[in-house]
Order: sequence, then C-alpha cells, then structure tokens
Amino acid sequence: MREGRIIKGIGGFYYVISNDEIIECRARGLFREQNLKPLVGDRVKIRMDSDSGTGYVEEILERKSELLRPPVANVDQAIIVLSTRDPEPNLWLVDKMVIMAEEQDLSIVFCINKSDVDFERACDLKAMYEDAGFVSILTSTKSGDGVDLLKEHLKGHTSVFAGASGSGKSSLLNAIDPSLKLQTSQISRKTARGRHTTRHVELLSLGNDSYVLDTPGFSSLSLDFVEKPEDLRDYYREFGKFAADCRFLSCLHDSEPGCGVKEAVSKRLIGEDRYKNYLAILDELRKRRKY
Ligand SMILES: Nc1nc2c(ncn2[C@@H]2O[C@H](COP(=O)(O)OP(=O)(O)O)[C@@H](O)[C@H]2O)c(=O)[nH]1
Ligand SMILES: [Mg+2]
Ligand SMILES: [Zn+2]
Repeated sequence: MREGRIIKGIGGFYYVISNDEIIECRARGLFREQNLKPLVGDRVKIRMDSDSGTGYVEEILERKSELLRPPVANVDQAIIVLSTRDPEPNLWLVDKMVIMAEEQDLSIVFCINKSDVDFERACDLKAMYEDAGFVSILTSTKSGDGVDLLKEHLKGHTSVFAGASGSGKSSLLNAIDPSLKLQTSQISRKTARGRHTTRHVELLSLGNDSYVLDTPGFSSLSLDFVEKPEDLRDYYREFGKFAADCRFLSCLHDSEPGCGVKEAVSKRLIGEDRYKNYLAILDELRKRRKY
C-alpha cells in the first residue's frame, strides 16, 4: 500500500498526494461502521485500483491534532498574519487567534505584513509580540522582504494562515510559491464583506513535506473551550513569571492589590495592548457565565 496525505475532499472523494502525484480515492466502507471520517490533512494508506488509477483509503494513520473549524487534521503551526494598515490590525482579534492556537498546541509565528506601508508601525508590532515570547517576522509582498524567512518557517510544517481578510495571506503564499496562483483581493468597501476567495478546505503542498492552509484561519473565534474566566491567564505566556509576584495565587491581574502582572505592565515589561486585550476578553468570559 502507498502512503499519502489527504489534501482535499469533495463529494465523497478524497484527493491524496503521494510521491508528488494526486490520486482520487474513495474511503473504505468500514470507516463508516467505525464512525471514522477521513479528514483533510490525514496521513493515510491507500490501495490502488490498477485499472482506473484511482484508489481506496484503507487506513488513517494516527492524528496528531484536529482543528474543528476548518476541519483539518495534523496542523502543527499557525502563521498569524497582520498588516500594518489596510486593514488596521485588530489586536483583540489577534489575541483570540493566539488563544485558539495555544489551545491546539500549535507553534505560532507572527507575520507582520505590509511593512512597506508603515515600517515604524511594523517594527512596533514585531517588538510587541517578540516581547510576549513569540517568533515574529516582518514581511512585504511588494518589496519581497521577509518572504524567504517566512518560507524557512514553513518547512516541514503544516501551517494554517490566520488573519483578517485583506492582511495579505494569499499574497504571501503566492510570493512563496508563484505556482499557487491564489486569488487575491483588492480592498474596497464592496468586497470587504462576503467575498471569500477560498471556500473549500484544501491543503496546499509546498513540497518537502510542507503544507499550508489558505483559509481565514480560525473561522470561528469562539472561546467556548476556555471553561472558566480564571483559565484565560494561562493563555498569556508572558504573564507567567510576573504572576509569581502576585499577592494572591488566585489573582486574575484585574483589580486585585499587589498584582505582579499589573506592575510589569506599568514598567512596560508586558505590552499594554496585550494586557488591555486580556482584560477585555476576561470581561467577555465573565459576562458569558451569567447566561
Ligand atoms: N502594500 C502592500 N500591499 C499588500 C501586501 N500584501 C498584500 N497586499 C495587498 O493587500 C490586498 C489583500 O491581499 P490578500 O492576499 O488578498 O489578503 P488575504 O485576504 O489575507 O488573503 C491585495 O490588494 C494585495 O495586493 C504588502 O506586503 N504590501
Ligand atoms: Mg486570501
Ligand atoms: Zn496578578
């Protein structure tokens, strides 16, 4: 049997890439009985039907992870793309993406795109996420800056590109591999909403066992998986060492006295934007609990 990876599923067919060849496959009936459904991203074993050149998915190899929306298996990295302008980065949404990615145990790389538009702002954003403990790179698809570095980070990974519409996800992927020819959109009020250039879930192969997912990333940014407001602080990796100085172990770094995190914010050791977003999301989680 051959091994391969499902890159796309349409109407009961699975498209499996195996040795640079894409093979149309059906799933074995047994999966249904076992209540298993092959997912895009699954590594699989396939049996070829020599007559038709099509195949059967016989076995699904162990899934290392599973994103729910979009439904993709074995994603191990999130590239969080934000632009310096057009659109203005929404740092509150960015934090939510970070929380989703942390929840899935993904490696996180920040990609501050459109650095040609506002270089100073790009540097500020880069520093902010670096200070918080993330890998952060500056890119521009206009000048080509940072594209090779981004490509380095994709090697050997299956990466989901997350970020606001218009931040440049598809353009970045085209810059990395022009043969992808992904559709990119001009930003205008008319197209800002309701236009999705990528509808179905598809893994794009960059070769060398590197795959990317060009979707809006986490299409649902619901934080339902954060069970209690008290759990939120654990998703802010830069709080950790300062929280050791909080007077109360239960400190939520909000209005408690003797809070090490707040003190770190006042000393600019923790980014103010990150902290503000934390409070806003905390508030949201607290309100949710009342229903
Ligand atoms: N100035 C500038 N414009 C960019 C850059 N990257 C993308 N764009 C433009 O931003 C718009 C949206 O890009 P697109 O790749 O479709 O964004 P997506 O919605 O995140 O996939 C397009 O008009 C691109 O030409 C960049 O680095 N600099
Ligand atoms: Mg796009
Ligand atoms: Zn505290």
